Formats: sequence, structure tokens, C-alpha cells
Amino acid sequence: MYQSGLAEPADYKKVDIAKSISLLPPGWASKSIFYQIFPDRFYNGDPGNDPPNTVSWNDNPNFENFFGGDFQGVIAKIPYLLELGVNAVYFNPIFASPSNHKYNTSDYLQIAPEFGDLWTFKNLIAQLHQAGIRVIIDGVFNHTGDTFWAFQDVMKRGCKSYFKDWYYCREFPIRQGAHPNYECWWNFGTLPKLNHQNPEVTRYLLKVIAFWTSLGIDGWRLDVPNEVTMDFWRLFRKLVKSINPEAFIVGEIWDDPFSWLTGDSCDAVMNYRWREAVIRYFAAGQINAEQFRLELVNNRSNLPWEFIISAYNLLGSHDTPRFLTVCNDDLRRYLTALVFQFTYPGIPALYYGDEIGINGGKDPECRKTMCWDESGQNQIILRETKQLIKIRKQYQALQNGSYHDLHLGDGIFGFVRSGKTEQILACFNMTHECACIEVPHEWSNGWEPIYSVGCGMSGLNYPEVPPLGVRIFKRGKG
Ligand SMILES: [Ca+2]
Repeated sequence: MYQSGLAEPADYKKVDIAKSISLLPPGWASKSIFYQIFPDRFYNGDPGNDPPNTVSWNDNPNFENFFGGDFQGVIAKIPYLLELGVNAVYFNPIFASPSNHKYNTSDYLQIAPEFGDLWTFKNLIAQLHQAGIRVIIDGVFNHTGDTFWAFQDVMKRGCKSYFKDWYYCREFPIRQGAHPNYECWWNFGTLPKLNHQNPEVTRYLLKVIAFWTSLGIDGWRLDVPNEVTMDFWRLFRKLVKSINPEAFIVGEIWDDPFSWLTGDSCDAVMNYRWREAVIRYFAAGQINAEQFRLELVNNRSNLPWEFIISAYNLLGSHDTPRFLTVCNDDLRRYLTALVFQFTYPGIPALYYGDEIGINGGKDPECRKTMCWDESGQNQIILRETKQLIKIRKQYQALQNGSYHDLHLGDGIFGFVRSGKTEQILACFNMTHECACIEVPHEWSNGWEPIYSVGCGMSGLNYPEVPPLGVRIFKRGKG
């Protein structure tokens, strides 16, 4: 059972920050299977807190509408998360905000009332922890919403506002509309950019961060960290890790991750570069096994091993089309990529509903409500996802065992993971022909099949991998 890594308040005084802050991700990260929850869309556990414009659960999402999902709903579905097997949750923003996605914060110190209140949130963390599930939350610190009190004051008082230097205002009075006269995120007037050069802004945000971290969360996912100064993230890391040395910090980084994984800011990035390679090889069939291997080598290059096994490896998120849609609803392509996600180094991260085959294009389509009616769920994907989670948890080799590419024959992408007591051999064939596994002689003994896609569970004496097929073997005691 999970024990919170949060020290008692009295212990903080004993903490020597310089000594206590690890440059590396916490050890629990690589043993995790993450599940991302967009709170408005997961489950409505309390119709009493639904916002006035809540639509029916089965309606299609648009940029504006609400569906009534909340924290009580997540609590009600903890048994579902346990049965699925995930052991960590990432929540999209949960602070007060007028939108359904809540990336435009109006109050950093208040839980969105349509999700619950502080008590519900504490109860949510306690219940998830009791179930052995860790919690990270979304930190949106590049910009506020225009309904945030400091920006409201600037709009009201113009150059006389005490908070005018909290933002980058080019002139007064503040003008919104199509051409705002202040800096904002991607020119959205509702998302004014905070001035992190102003020490008051940094102090305020760090207080907010200390408050939520002290409540016992297990880490943060950082929204657009590349648009905020690195100095701010260095302070952020020191603060968060001084409160909870086991906290896990994941940055939303779409480009190469290397500058974020040097021990002074993030522990991991949302590995979108890895996802691009997975799409090219598994979903789109645009590259062959060797090209895929080289893209992965590049994605891992020069990173310390601890960062490689702690990467947040995702097939989709609230910011991408659903992976099943990316695969053109081709189940074989979806499942082969899923097997790869669960056998390759890095944290497998599921986006809510992917496990039951929810499809949809980019936002807002990728933010459909969770389907709780079994007849509307893809039971094949659900069964296979559960099985892969089980395998991932069963074999230490898959969590943090070493990784080696292995040439296993033409057309096959292959590798071996070696743990303390077992090894896993993975063979993927994304060509349109059958491929034969050619295991080097010294590697040939003792393998037994543990998973396959597109074929049965024969041993290596039957060496074929069918087109769009996978075969996974293990040997050893695990
Ligand atoms: Ca509700």
C-alpha cells in the first residue's frame, strides 16, 4: 500500500534543501501507469454542483459546453481505476475558472466549485492514496485568465492599478478584443501572460504552489513551461521537492526534451516526440523498423537512464486527436502501438477513455465524455489494456530493466528488456508480409510466450510474426 512521502510539518525545519533535492526523478515514477482525467468529462458524481449550462452526458463536446463531471465522480469510479490497474492519475486543471478546460485560472486558491470544494479535493487525494493511486495536478503559471483578480484590477484601474506590472501591458487603458494591447498566450485576450520577472509575481505563485503541494499531491504537470523563464522553474523545483522530495514534475514539451531533463526543472516531459515516432511507425506506416529504431535512439540520446524510464509516454491527450482516430480506427495498429507503449522504457500514460475505444479528432472532439455503458465500450481494447497493465506490473524488467535493440530479422522491430530475474523479448512486425524471428544463437533458449497480437501463443519454434502483429516472450523467474 502506498505511503505518502510528505514529511510532517515539523520535519521541514530539518531538511537541508541543497542536500535533499534529487537531480533525478522519484523512483516510483517508472513503476507507474498514469491515467489522465479531464474532470468535466469523466463522471458526474454530484448533479447538485453542475454549472447552469450543463448539457446531456451523451451530447457532443464543443468549446463552451459543460457535462457536470466532478471529484465526487472520480471518487465513485476509484473501483474502476483499480480494476483497470492504473496507479497514478494526472488531472487537467482543477482551480476556479469560467471555462470547461480551466486553463484560464480565475482563482489559484479555490477548487472549481463545479468539481467540488477543498474538502472534496482532500478527500479525493486521501481515497486515491488509500487505493495506491498517486495524484499529479496541472499547473498553469504562464498566464492567468482575464477573470483573475489581479488582471481584473488592471482592467478596472489601468495604469493606477497596483498590479499593472504583474502583466506585460503595452498601454492603458487595457483593450481586449481581436488585438489586445497586452501580452497574452497565443494572442488570446482571455489569457494574459504573467510577468515572471516581477518578484511579487514569483512570490505569489510560489505560495500557491506550496499550498497545493503541502496538501499531499504527488507532483505537477506544467502547462507550457517553455514559455516561462527557467529561473522560475528552478525555484519551483526546489520548493516542490523541499516539501515533498518524492514529487514528480512533468513538463508539457512538444519539442526535444533534453534541456528540460538536466535535474534543475522537470523530472519528465510529456513525450510528444516519442509519440510522433510511434504514429509514423505504428499508426501511419510511414517508416520502417530501422527508421523507427533510429528515431527512438534520437529520442533517448544522451539522457541519463533514470530520465528514460521516467518519460511520460503518451499516445494521446486533451491536446491531440484520439489515438484510435489517428489509427483510422484500425484496431491492429492501435493494439500494436499499445503493446509497444507498455513494453518500451518510460511510463505508459493513458488518456481517459482510450482504454474503451473512444475516438475523435482534435479538440473539442477528443474531449468527449467517458462512456460508462458497457455496450458502448470497445471490450477488446479494454481487455487488452488491462492485460498489458497486468504484464507491465508483473515484470520488473518492463518497469526499469535495461533496454537493448536486437536485430531479429528483416522487417521486425525487436528489443530485449533485462530485469533482475527475468528478460522480455519483444518482436513487432508492421510490414504487410509475414516476418520470421531470427534470434541469435546465444539468445535462443528458454523463451516462453506471454502476449501476442494477430497470432496465437506459440513458442519460438514457430518463428513467424504476422503482418501488423506482435509477439512478446519472457524467460527467467519473473
Ligand atoms: Ca456534477
